Amino acid sequence: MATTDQDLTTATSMEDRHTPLGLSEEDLKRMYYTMVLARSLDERMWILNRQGKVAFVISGQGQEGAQVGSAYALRPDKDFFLPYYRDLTVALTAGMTARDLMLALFAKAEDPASGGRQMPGHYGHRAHNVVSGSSPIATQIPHAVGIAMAAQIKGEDTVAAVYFGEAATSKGDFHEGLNFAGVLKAPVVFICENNRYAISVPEKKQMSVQNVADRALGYGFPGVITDGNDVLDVYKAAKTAVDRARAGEGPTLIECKTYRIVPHSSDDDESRYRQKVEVEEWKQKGPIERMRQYLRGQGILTEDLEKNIQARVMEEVNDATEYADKAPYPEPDTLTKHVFAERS
Ligand SMILES: Cc1ncc(C[n+]2csc(CCOP(=O)(O)OP(=O)(O)O)c2C)c(N)n1
Ligand SMILES: [Mg+2]
Repeated sequence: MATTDQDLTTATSMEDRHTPLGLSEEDLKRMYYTMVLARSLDERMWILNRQGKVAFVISGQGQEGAQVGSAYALRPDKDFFLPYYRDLTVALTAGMTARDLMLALFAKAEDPASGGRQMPGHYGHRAHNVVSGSSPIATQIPHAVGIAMAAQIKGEDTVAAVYFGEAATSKGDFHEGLNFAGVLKAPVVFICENNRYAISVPEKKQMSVQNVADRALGYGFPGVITDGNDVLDVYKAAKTAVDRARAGEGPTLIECKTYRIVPHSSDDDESRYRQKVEVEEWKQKGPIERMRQYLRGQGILTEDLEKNIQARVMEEVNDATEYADKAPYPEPDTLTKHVFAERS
């Protein structure tokens, strides 16, 4: 924790860092599998877009470590997840399946997020407490505070985790949400995936503080900086924050320093605002590679297991693609469902 921006280097130490955090080998394998699955699904989504099969893709590539490391600290189906559009790995960790995500991408009737109404990347699943967000950035932040306040009032031990980018922290919704959460000690964890850009705008042009985490000072609760490409560093901060929220001690703001290694969306031309060499540098220290090295060092990831994981992931991605491609679109006469109240 408290990693500085300068030393996001590949961990070389082979010391066991997971056991002290209460994570078993099975936990690590599950986290790793989820990241590899998310990356492969994401890559497939771009191919489908370029084939003209799906209209739009917005990607989480490079940010999988921040996502699984944080979401893994929550209780699936009990706590609440409010992801933003890059959070494929959060959605999977919360219990959504590859098929669910592909159904949403293809806008098919069976899409659990919205029955094919929402844009891709608006993850939602009622049974898994994944709350679908609106497209204007940061609007999910006050929603999460509201969910946390409701749990507090009802005396439930639910925690809400809400995700957003660093540019979302310059919006009013962020400040209003954090202020209320601080005053009320609401059981909420704010997770910022600082990927350095808001589309083409670098972080320095949209905030004058050094770190997003510094903003927590204004609301009276801790702000923590993590190496967002180190799953264990993020998990450690998230576990502490979730435990703190559940114990009634109030919110935490976690900043995950990370990077998106693909364009903002399938409609973006990144060559207009950043150099290839910068992207390549970040790819070298990506979260999947970092965890692979750690697992190898611990003797957990053998070559056989790695091959097995790749094969299972490919099977899942192919199955989800075929299933969603063949699934029916919503019936035209259901157009206004979920839009207007229905007569009983
Ligand atoms: C209120 C609002 N303004 C502008 C946009 C257009 N927009 C979509 S994503 C985005 C960038 C957000 O950057 P950040 O919060 O850092 O998240 P990132 O995309 O980098 O993950 C913008 C400006 C929007 N969706 N909502
Ligand atoms: Mg950003």
